[in-house]
Amino acid sequence: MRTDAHAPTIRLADYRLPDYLVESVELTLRLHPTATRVNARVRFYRNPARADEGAADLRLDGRGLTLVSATIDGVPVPQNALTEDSEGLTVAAAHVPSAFVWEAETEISPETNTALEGLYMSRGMYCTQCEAQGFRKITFWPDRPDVMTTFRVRIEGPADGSAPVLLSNGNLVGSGEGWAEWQDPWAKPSYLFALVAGDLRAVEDHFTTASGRDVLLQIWVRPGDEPRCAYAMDALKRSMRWDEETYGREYDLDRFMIVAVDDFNMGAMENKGLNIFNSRFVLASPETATDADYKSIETIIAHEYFHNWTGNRITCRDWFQLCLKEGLTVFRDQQFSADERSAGVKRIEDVLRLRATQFREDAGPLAHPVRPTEYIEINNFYTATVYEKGAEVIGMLRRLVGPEVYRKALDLYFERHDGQACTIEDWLRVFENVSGRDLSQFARWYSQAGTPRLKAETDWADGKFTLRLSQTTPPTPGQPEKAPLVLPVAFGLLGSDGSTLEAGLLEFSEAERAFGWELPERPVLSLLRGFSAPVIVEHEITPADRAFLLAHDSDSFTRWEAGRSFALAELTGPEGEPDPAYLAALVAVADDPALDPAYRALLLSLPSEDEVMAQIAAVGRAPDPLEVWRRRRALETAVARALGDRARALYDSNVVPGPYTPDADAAGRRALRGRALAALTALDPAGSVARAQYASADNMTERMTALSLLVSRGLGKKELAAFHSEWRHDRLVIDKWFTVQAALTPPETAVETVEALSRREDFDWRNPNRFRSLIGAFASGNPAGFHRADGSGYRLVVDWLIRLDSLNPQTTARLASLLGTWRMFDPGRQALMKAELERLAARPDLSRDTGEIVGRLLR
Ligand code: 0A1
Ligand code: ZN
Repeated sequence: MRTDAHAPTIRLADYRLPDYLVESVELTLRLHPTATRVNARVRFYRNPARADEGAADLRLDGRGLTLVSATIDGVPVPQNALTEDSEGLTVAAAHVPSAFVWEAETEISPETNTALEGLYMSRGMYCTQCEAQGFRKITFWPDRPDVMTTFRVRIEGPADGSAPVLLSNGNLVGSGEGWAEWQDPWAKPSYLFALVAGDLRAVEDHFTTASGRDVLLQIWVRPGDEPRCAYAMDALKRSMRWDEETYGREYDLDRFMIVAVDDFNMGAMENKGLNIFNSRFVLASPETATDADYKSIETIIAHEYFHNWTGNRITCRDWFQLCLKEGLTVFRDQQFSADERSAGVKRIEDVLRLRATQFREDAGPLAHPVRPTEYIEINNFYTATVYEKGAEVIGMLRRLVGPEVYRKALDLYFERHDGQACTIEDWLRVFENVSGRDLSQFARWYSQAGTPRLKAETDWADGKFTLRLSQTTPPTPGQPEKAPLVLPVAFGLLGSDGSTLEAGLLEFSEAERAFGWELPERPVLSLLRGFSAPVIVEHEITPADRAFLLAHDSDSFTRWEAGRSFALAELTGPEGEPDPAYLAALVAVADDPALDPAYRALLLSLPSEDEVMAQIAAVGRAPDPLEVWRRRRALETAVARALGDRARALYDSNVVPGPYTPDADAAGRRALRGRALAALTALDPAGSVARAQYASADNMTERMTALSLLVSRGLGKKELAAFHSEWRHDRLVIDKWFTVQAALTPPETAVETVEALSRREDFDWRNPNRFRSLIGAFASGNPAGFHRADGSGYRLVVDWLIRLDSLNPQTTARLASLLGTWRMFDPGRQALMKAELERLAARPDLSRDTGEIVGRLLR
């Protein structure tokens, strides 16, 4: 197997302060599709913290650059003083003064930059992606986040006039025919640099900050897309207000810009004052976007905006500290969405996501701590563990110290560290100082990988209720031994009438410990309320207690969780008629008009196939994806039968009147109505209600709900054809057309369907959204099809990964990680998956990104 022999492992333990710092930089970019000239005039100075070590070589990162000229203080750097290699250049110490102006001219080719990192082109438009290490593909630079400086940028548009709009970070300080100059007054690391040039239109608005400053807001899109920006703009203004009210954080420039780009590896990027977004997380209209799309837009707009303080004003010292900005910013965007919508529903959605992505990561060969200690390619560490578990850790901290102390700690964090590049130690010190707590044990959450198991046993005797808790964390790669963690365990003890006998927060930090209460009756335990710690609970609960919690628990998370554990027991235990108590509880939920519709919809949904498979694997069995699919189908039918006429009544009574609005109430009713439609369709082989809904719907949410149900039942040929011809000019909508088929086509024909779709001309596989909409959706959303026992699903996906890797390593590596579950399956599937991974690993020119992932998967 070939892993990039030249790609060294980078270690946290090897961190050293930079040799040189930058006082300021002036960049001039003369744009040309294949020969863009970049001139960088950089004021360097020897880092005072290292000056006593004497002179040092000047090492600058650079990848794929053609160096045209280089001078120091106006004098060309002598040939023998400068050495270039594939990762950058070095100027020998003897030729480097302690303070100097470096000026270099480089040439790059944005049009042929298919990796979408650095300066690249997306359908005629120039744009950049510099996190984590894209700036070194633009010019030679100490490309690390602890080197921060102020940027002045001059952009000269391409000679043919095809890019009249020229944007960069900060404030516009001058412009004329074919050029523009921008100055960002805030010192920033290179990963926050951005440039956009193209034929673009702005949708504009204004925001008045708490202190009365006017901020110009612009969303830049392609001509024709202007009408689809209203929701993103609204979400932006709400985010700005929320950050002022909740964290006391005001925006700090005169303008805030967002640009929508069609070719983008990730969701969006928080470049200072110039956020660049994957267009799918900006553009929305009722006809083209679903409720889920609107929700993502709101969250991602908020996330990128919140980075302005948590990420940009205070950044990371090195990339090992990524969770410092990402965990905190995810936590903040989750708080925002919880405030804007229903907090209970939001928490369940966040836990579902955590389990589907992070628990899965933690259970396999890619498991790593929230703060990793080594990497080969940093782009591979933008993971669910860094983001989602990173956010959970902050949620636990907030629970432990309480909301007031949390707010004080954040105030101190902003005051103490504004303008700095920080570490997790800096972050925890702020909390220690404000709360007076010793957080050394809590800090293990940052260094120890794996999902802890929280085991609970209860006992009731002589009027005393005892809860015995114990915790273990299974071994993960490189970490065979684990130490106990601090677990905040929120709980309730319920009396037989549903009343609360006791409730509170246990701080459980030992390997095991017993807690006791004197009570008038045997209580029912509601454990881990609000999912107060990211753990797997092992607690034998009787069906009667489950049904009781599902009917009475006042905590919306544990109430929902009771239903979930019922469903998982049905789907993983011996097959037979479902427990009547479970079905009765679901009927009661369906009948309860006091429950929020969005919450009722969640209670009525079954666990995903992945969730069921993970549960089976957790007890040491190999899941059969086809069996899981079949049994889940059967349970759906049984639930539909139990609901009987109620499904129709729910369907009819939850029509949302008036024109489509994306607000949480309307979306919740549509979600509940969608559940009702699923039940109706489970009992209707012709799918007639779904067909009727598809035909009459005036919004994409109801259309996609209907189309998804039809496709999942092997129906919907006619609707798919009509959908395609109606939307063939709209890339984002056609992505949905690919996804629905890739993810939901029943197992017998899934591989053939995906294969046929991949041969279509409009399968523009170089576009990451389109690639993910077919290959990604199949590998991650259709387990029964992907894991077909003959291995054809694996082969298809790996064929495409091989093809994509030479163009776009980042997206390839991300998708390759979906094969990380291979050790969970039966020997036959394991052998097939492993053989495909080995085939990928053996490619002679495999990228560093994919090489690292595949290497870890096979290790
Ligand atoms: N910082 C961005 C995510 C992001 C990360 C890496 C990228 O390219 C490798 C692009 C975007 C965020 O958290 O939104
Ligand atoms: Zn982020």
